[in-house]
Amino acid sequence: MSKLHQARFFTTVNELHTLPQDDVPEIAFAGRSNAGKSSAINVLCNQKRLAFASKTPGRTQHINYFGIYAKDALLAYLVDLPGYGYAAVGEGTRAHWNEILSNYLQHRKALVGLILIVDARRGLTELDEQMIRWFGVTQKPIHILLSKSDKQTFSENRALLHNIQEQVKQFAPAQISAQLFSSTKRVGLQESDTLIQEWLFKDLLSADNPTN
Ligand SMILES: Nc1nc2c(ncn2[C@@H]2O[C@H](COP(=O)(O)OP(=O)(O)O)[C@@H](O)[C@H]2O)c(=O)[nH]1
Ligand SMILES: [Mg+2]
Repeated sequence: MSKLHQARFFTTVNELHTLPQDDVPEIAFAGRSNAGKSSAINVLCNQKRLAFASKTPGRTQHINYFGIYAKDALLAYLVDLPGYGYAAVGEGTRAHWNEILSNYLQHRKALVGLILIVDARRGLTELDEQMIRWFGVTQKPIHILLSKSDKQTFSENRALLHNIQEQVKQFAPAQISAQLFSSTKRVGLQESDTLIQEWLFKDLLSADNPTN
């Protein structure tokens, strides 16, 4: 069973100075509002409503922390970042969250990798590229989940994956990988789960097994 299944809600924060300081690794999920971020977290954690998945875009204007536990020991965090690109958000709110997101992505030490959720029908947008540029400076890895791939044909998905892999080359030397994903059809779950656990627990795994 995946360690991610042992996730529980931890806290909600609105400002950077109140981020948890527990010295455990964390992975953040970023994406346009309505891209399928909360649904991806839910399915990866094998829970229906851990992260609220909404039909109303733009509602999640705060940072939600989910703890991953072994028994009662906190091992890591998954972080649901506020969705961006929602048109009805006022300019002040937008600027406020851009400031928080750029600071968080560039300076958060506990952050070991970024999962970027991109709607397969929409592809990589200017705002997604902004996230990549902010986080890319850290040299930490980025993995793109092309969500809602169930809404496209096999050949559309194949072309999309190819295009994205070409597009992200412009951000070299940033480490960026991508895969097809669907929360509703559970596509790409194993690949993403394995990668997230590697990012979070590689130190733990090598400590358990010194021959690694
Ligand atoms: N068909 C399909 N719909 C999805 C998928 N993931 C999310 N959705 C739907 O897209 C909408 C937004 O999803 P949500 O997870 O709340 O997006 P968020 O704003 O990025 O957190 C909801 O109506 C979801 O049911 C998917 O993989 N396939
Ligand atoms: Mg959400």
